[in-house]
Amino acid sequence: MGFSTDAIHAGQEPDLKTGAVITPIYQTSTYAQEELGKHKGYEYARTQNLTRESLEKNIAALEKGKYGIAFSSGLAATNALMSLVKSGDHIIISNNVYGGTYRLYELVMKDFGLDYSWVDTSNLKNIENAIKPNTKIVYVETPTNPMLTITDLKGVSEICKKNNFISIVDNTFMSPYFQNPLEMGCDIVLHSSTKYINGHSDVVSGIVVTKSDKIHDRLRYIQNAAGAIPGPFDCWLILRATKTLAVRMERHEKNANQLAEYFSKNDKAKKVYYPGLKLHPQHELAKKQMRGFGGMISVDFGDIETAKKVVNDVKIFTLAESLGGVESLVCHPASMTHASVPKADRDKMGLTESLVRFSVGIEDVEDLIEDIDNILG
Ligand code: P1T
Repeated sequence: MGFSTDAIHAGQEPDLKTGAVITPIYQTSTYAQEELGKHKGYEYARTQNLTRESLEKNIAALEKGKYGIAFSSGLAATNALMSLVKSGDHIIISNNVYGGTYRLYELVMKDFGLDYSWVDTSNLKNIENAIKPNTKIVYVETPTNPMLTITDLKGVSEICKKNNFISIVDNTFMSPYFQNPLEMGCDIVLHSSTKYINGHSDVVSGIVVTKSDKIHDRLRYIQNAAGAIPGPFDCWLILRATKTLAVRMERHEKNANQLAEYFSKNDKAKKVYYPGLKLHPQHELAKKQMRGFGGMISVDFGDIETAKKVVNDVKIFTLAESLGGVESLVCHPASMTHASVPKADRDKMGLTESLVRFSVGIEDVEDLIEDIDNILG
């Protein structure tokens, strides 16, 4: 099936009892059992919920996987992934990831005996050099938040297969519409479905997709055992949103391309990070492994005053955390999304105080450009 056909239909059979075309919101915490030991496959809603199951099947189809396991936030999913390893194990991870991922792993999970090497995974040699006898996972975000650095996913999956590691890819920035890491041999895809998948800035949620029975069994067990599940109404909202994922992503990208071109011609934008620009150092790799370049742009304005002016004076863009919604947002990563990352580490990757991140929405692009141009001139 094509992407949009799956987006609209996968996991969504008409309701057996009424024929309702849209999957109902099963807003219940428990289910009546017919007699002791006899039930309809639904016992308790932390364990089974049909609205959630529909969502999991839907996203699994879009990511070309076999199983989806939904969580109450992207970070709840990120947390659950560490149940695949044990105290004493080692994880190689991209040095640039969402700041909350860094905070969870480096400032929380490390206390439970997990060892992390934060390396620039855009150079595969750095991954190979970081391998230790106790390495179990290679975790990459590509493109990264907010530097838009790309990691070669086929390369990562080959290293992992050779060494029997689990490869995990945070695919939040691309959405399944533009990139399918499982098709490149990776083991697990992670999404903050708060972002493009839901796309309307009204739900916080996360999802993990895999083809592996073994990985699925463990994560399904943890979903129930730890209980960080999304509510049925949130699942229903996301199911509604994925129906338009393809058209939204097309428009996000079209707008972002034009805005990135605008920035690249404006002297006040000292450095423009967007994989769709030919000047992006990994533009060719991006073209190879992605079907589009997405809706995220970061710009270094060279001085904090200009950066501040941009985030404070925009009228259509809104200064806010998060990304991937239909409305355009602007954010200052150094003080907002990546404040947990030590300044020295931020500086090393170019995440400066003068960097501004743009989540380009699906408004009329002329209005978005004018909004910025009124400030930069
Ligand atoms: O916010 P939550 O749904 O828990 O997802 C965490 C997360 C995971 N991965 C990536 C790539 C992310 O960007 C995020 C969340 N990011 C933001 C809130 C942000 O503004 O960047």
